[in-house]
Amino acid sequence: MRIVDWKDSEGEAYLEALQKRQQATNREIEVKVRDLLEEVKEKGNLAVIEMTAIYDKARLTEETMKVSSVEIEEAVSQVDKAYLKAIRRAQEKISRFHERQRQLSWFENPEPGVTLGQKVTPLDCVGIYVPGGTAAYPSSVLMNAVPAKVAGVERIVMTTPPDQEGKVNPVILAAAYIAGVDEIYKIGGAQAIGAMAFGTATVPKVDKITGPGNQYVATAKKMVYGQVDIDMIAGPSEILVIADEKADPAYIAADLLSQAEHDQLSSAICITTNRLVAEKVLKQLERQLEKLERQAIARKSMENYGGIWVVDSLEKAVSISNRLAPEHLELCVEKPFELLEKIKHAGAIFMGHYSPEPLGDYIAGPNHVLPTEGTARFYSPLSVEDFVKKSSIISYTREAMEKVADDVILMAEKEGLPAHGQAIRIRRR
Ligand code: HSO
Ligand code: ZN
Repeated sequence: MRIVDWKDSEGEAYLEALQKRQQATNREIEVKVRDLLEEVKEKGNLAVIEMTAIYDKARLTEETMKVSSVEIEEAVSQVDKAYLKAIRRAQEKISRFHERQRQLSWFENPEPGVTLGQKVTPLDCVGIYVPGGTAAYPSSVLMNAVPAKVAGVERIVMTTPPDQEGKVNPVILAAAYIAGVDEIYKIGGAQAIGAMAFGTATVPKVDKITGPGNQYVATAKKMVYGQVDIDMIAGPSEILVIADEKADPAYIAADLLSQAEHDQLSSAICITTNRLVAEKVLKQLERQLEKLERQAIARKSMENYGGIWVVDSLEKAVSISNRLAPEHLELCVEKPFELLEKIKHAGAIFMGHYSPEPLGDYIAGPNHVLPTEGTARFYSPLSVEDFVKKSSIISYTREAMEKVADDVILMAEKEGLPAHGQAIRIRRR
């Protein structure tokens, strides 16, 4: 990795490469997933059991597909007590933060005899997908389930692939239990998305599916969208650090690597106004990479999508950041709150030297499901809002209706819809 002087045209080239990082949709995967979904739709449980035998090498029956309460109790008792306590504390902080997002129904009287309003209703049933293997993060179980719980969703379902013995990672079960998930099914992949979208004899049809997954899962989610709602499709993690001359290069390097270790497609970039800081960050990266367990992944991601860019002002740094619309943005500068005003697009913004990104991944409270790949231009973090929907309320007295009757009748006539007008006329005195 090298330091790039932003004035170089290389800087622009970097930006372009980053924006093209989005994986092209894979036709082969699309065809396969379409078939899998069709089969689940037609054959329900039978298809799900067959696919689990093929892809997860696990034998399920209609009875063992659902995680039993005994399995959950066992899992909770197996998990390290300190870890369980940390998950509980995280759950509390995430709940508390999301409580503030709760919207109440409201009514107003804009004119005499007219009452208008908006009634907020939680979704009846949502499904959370949790990937298997090393990508199964208990923190993500909390981040998906807690907002649904706070929203008042009555039935929270979770699916996650089993291992070859038909077991599910106990920490995932414990986190689901703490978060208030109601039912868990040992199904993964596109078949899990199909089961939740169409329903089977065992798995309920949900109203919305959230949660990250591999390309098969993401493709399946896109395909069932419309039958059910889905959350945004998560891309590889991103971090952008804006640093001034006072920023600590060791901290910056550590924060960059915290996201680079997620995936070789992750992007970790530092933009600084100070060349010396840039040089020290580069040295720190080398030093810290050596000691990383996931060095291979982090190194690849830094080589492909990492960057240290030197700019001549913080304004310039902010304007590049706004163009990138990063998932995570750290403002490692002396007066972060002053800079905040100018930030337009970012999923989560971490302020100052002691607010490293992992605080947000685990414990602070705001959601870690965030828009990636520049979609922070129009998407927001996952929130309580994603698990409710609204109905409009309209109430008129006879007098109030008569006051607007002529307008409605005229507008209906002009649209060539006389029956609309008649619904008003018939009520007139
Ligand atoms: N940083 C990830 C979320 C996560 N980190 C889960 C650790 N565990 C989202 O970009
Ligand atoms: Zn992370």
